Amino acid sequence: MSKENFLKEIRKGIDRIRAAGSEITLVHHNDADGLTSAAVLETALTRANFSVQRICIERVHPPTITRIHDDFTTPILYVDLGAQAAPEISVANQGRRTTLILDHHHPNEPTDPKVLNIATENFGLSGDMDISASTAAYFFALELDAKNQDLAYIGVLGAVGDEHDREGALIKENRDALMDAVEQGHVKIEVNADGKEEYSLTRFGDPIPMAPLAISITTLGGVGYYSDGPDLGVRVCLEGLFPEAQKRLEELRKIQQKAYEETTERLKRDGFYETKHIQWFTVGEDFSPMGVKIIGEYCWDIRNEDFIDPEKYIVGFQNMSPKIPNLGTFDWSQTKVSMRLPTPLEQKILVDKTMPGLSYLVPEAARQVGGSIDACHDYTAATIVDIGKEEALISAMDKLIQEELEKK
Ligand SMILES: [Mn+2]
Repeated sequence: MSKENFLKEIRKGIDRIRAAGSEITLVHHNDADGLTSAAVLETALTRANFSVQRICIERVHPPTITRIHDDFTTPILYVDLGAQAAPEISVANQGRRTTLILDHHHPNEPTDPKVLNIATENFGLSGDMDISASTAAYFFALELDAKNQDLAYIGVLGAVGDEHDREGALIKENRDALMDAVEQGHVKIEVNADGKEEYSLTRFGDPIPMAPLAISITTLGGVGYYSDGPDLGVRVCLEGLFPEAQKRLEELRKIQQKAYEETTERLKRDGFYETKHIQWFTVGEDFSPMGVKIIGEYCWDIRNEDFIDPEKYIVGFQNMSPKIPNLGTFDWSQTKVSMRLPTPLEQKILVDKTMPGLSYLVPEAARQVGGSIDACHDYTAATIVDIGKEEALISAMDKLIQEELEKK
């Protein structure tokens, strides 16, 4: 249970991929932490003479990972996702590819010995505050070659993206990466009037505040998911915010803003579908070509607006594109579901405990309608169901809420 044992496990992973050849498929998440992790690993592995193919995914979905393990005959390295889905990844792999998972989310045990789950949590390194996937990727890079120390600032950027500095400073392993970056003059620390640290990137000349930069990278990866966003996001990590990325970012922000405005206008005009405890809506294809992460962001954005019932759960659906960039077309007909809470209801769930939380409701309701089970918190949750199952999911949830209330 220590950083030293975590590094030992990384070395074991490196030995395995080296033994399997000089090609690797790098599968990563599309938020700032996932894109920074990919930038660190792609650079470090390329320097180590691997030829790297990157695949950016929004979530670990069984048909997607099955396609990856069927089509790519190289070793596969997952980063910033996969720890929890290690059993599903094992099923997809069927003993074929040398597979590493480098992740800071809650882990499950793989069932395939070819799958090595290098999960920070297995070594007592908390993925919540102490170590981001990008910092884990930076450690991986250092184990490949100590000269990869110049990538420390990218590790820091991902940690800021996952808001690991939310208590006022990066700590533990993230701080190790921060200190390496500061030492090289790539990051500057300032303490603001509230006594909190703020970090700026000085690697590319004029200081760039890192928190908004991480948000920009997340916008590239999320809003631009189905186009060039993830590639640009990775490049921004390595080159700074170059003009082409800046221009694309502005276009993407406009696309997002327009979709938000049109949806809000429609919800204000026509209202939500409502049950006793839930207000729900679907955007269908209206958010295309944005990634399905955006339905969650939109639900979060509107949660306290005056057209929202403050006592009801908010549920939004966004249909999934049948295409995944670099993986081709799938024959699914599915919709992503995101759930958020207005603040008064959140209070009842988290503080008063008079209403049931999403971490109980969503997996249970999803199971009843054949949906996929995903990581859920009490205040935010997501799942995927077949198109046509929207009402069944909602009524299953509504019933579960009612049952919980009758128990009280
Ligand atoms: Mn992360």
